[in-house]
Amino acid sequence: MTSLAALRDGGKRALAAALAAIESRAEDLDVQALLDEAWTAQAGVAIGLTGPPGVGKSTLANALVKGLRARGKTVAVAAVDPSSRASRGAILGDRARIDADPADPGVFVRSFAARDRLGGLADLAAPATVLFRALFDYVIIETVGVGQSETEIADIADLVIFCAQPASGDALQFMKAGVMEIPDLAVVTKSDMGVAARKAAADLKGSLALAVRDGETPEVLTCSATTGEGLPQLLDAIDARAGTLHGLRMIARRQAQGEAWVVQALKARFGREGYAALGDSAHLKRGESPFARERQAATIMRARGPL
Ligand SMILES: Nc1nc2c(ncn2[C@@H]2O[C@H](COP(=O)(O)OP(=O)(O)O)[C@@H](O)[C@H]2O)c(=O)[nH]1
Ligand SMILES: [Mg+2]
Repeated sequence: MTSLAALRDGGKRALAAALAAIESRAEDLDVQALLDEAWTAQAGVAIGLTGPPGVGKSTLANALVKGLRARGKTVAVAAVDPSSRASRGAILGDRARIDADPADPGVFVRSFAARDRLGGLADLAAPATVLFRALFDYVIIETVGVGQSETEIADIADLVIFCAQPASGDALQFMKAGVMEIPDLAVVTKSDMGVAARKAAADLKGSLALAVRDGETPEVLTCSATTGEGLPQLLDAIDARAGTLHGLRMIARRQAQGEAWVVQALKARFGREGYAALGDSAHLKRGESPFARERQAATIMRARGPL
């Protein structure tokens, strides 16, 4: 019987096995029990790193892992990997660049194949994030940086960090195109590029000046994963933002994440019409596990028979 306690004792091998079980036999009772348990025990904070390919998300994720470990925090990394799909070759630097000590039990890295060409997040990414949050202090989710993944990230992560690089103009285009939702923090990467990085930060500040997420205007920072410049400040900002998320805001975000998951799971399973027919049964109650809600809805659908 897999439980969180067993996973804590069993280390990375047990966790890898649990993820494999979620992937291959999500409906089994022991898997469902684990997910329900994890849903109520999510003490960790999930950080989503978004931004166009090549801006340095993977490199930054690696630097954040090191920085968080140095501060005594445990970290899981979920990299959404586009390389196994049609976009192969089209995206630069598509591998997780995490070079953490494999013997360190406080770091766990896993990549997930992107679901489709549009760059949606992997189906497994959401339940995996729930499990990771129950086991680690922080979870870092790196998106592929294109299309759907950029809007879906807020359905999974608690805290969204938008990354832009100097002298690209990407950032502004990206935001104007409405590809992404308003982030909690914005980071200009590669600050070792000097004046161009400062200009990008000023541009980004300008474009985010009126943006508000949960009552706050996103802070804009610069950092270099190469030199380490700005990383302590970024870690402090993450800490501070995570701090403001505890309590009601976090409950609201998790509830929204759970609802989003239930909606997409039920639509994937029963189609739009099936989902609509479920009415209130598809609605996640406060404090309820989304996995339990999906089970209930599935039971109702089975009892009803074909539409
Ligand atoms: N100069 C400089 N280059 C960086 C920095 N971070 C990443 N890079 C480079 O930018 C490229 C893309 O990085 P990567 O992390 O794969 O970007 P991703 O596609 O957003 O994950 C690589 O060649 C990195 O070596 C940085 O802080 N400074
Ligand atoms: Mg990457």
